[in-house]
Order: sequence, then structure tokens, then C-alpha cells
Amino acid sequence: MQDRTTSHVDFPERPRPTAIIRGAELHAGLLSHEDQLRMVEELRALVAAAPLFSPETRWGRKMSVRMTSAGRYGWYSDRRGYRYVDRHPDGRPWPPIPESVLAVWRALVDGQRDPDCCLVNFYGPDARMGLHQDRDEADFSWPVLSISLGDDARFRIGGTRRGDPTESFWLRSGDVLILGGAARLAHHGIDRVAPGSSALLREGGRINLTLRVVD
Ligand code: MD3
Ligand code: FE
Repeated sequence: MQDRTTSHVDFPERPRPTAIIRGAELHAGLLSHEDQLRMVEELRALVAAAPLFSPETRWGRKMSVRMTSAGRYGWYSDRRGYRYVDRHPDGRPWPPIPESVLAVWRALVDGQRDPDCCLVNFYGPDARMGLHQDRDEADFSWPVLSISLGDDARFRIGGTRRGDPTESFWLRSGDVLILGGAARLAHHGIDRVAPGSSALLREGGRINLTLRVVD
């Protein structure tokens, strides 16, 4: 196996995916341990400025994943539905997207535009995310980029239609996934996390960052 890790999230050339699964481009192990530690430090400051909260679904159920955001927009959900909003529920604007996170987007995504939103999902041992599509954004020609940190997670991806067959694989700490093209509208979710599989986060759990262009 070629060593694809690097220590300062500045890649000498465009990294190539290690696998493409149903159109999803997996960059397994792209972020070195040092990259991940630096990112977690920046995320601790982010969460201090924009605390994690548990969104409610439109059916009034609390999601098991805790969330917050950074950037011009953050993702929000309550009984009125899912939407992007320009501030945290506490009324403060979302903090800026951390530089270490922007560096990954700039290295892997074509086009001269930075993302509008960095959604931060935190998974405790019992958190899951049901199969869904991401379609609250205006322009599906921009990919979504996802970064996994902490415990391993069983990721499931299907097709554009809800009944399409699905395939599962593990997302591990330091993995980056890019969802573009037909995969941009694929159904996907997290079946479960594997508690204790990573020592990156002292408190345990899993963080997933998703970077999106919103409007
Ligand atoms: C496929 N997050 O935040 S990341 C989400 O691990 C979300 O927290 C999951 O689904 C998580 O909406 C999965 C991988 C991912 C992210 C966005 C996608 C897969 C995607 C958008 C379109 C298709
Ligand atoms: Fe999603």
C-alpha cells in the first residue's frame, strides 16, 4: 500500500481515491494522525463557540446524533422541517469553518469556491442516522465532502431511488469521502458506530464533518 498520509494537510498533488463505491470516492486514511489531532483542536474551539444540540425531526423525535455547524449557513431541523439557517439556535452567528477543514476541500474539490457550511455531526455509542438524501442545497453539481474522525462507523449507500440496493462499508478516522455526480443524490446513512475503536477523542465517539455549497 502506498503511504498517502501527510502531516500538514497540504497535498503535493491531487490525491486519488483509494476506492469508488457506488460513485462515492473514498480516500481511506488521507489525514495523518497529526492532521486529525489539529482538526480536533480546532473543533473543540468550534463547539465552544457553537455548542452541539440535538435537532428534532419534523415528527417531533429527537435525533440521536448531536450537531452544530460552521460557515455562512448551518443545518437545522425542528417540527417546521429541515433547512439551512444563518445562526445557531442560541442566536449567535455560526463560527468560521476551521482552516484545517477548508484545506481538505481546497485540495480535493474542483472550482474556485469554498463551502458555505461545515456540518458537525457527533455520534455517541448509540447514535445512528437513517437512510436519507441530502437535497436541501440549491445546486447539486457541487459535491459534498465528508471527513470522519474518531470511532469507526458502518456507512450505507444506495441509489437515487429509495428502494435501490445498498452497499455498506466502514468509515474510519482520517477517511475522506466525496459524493459528486450521481452519488450526490444517493440515499445514505450510518447504521452504527463501533464504540472504543479509536483513541482519537478522549471522550470517545465519532465526529463526521460534511462540507457543502448551499446557495
Ligand atoms: C452521500 N452524514 O450529514 S457522511 C449528513 O456520517 C450525513 O454523519 C453521515 O449523511 C455521517 O447528511 C454520512 C457521508 C455522506 C455525506 C453526505 C452525502 C454521504 C453522502 C451526501 C450525498 C450522498
Ligand atoms: Fe446525509
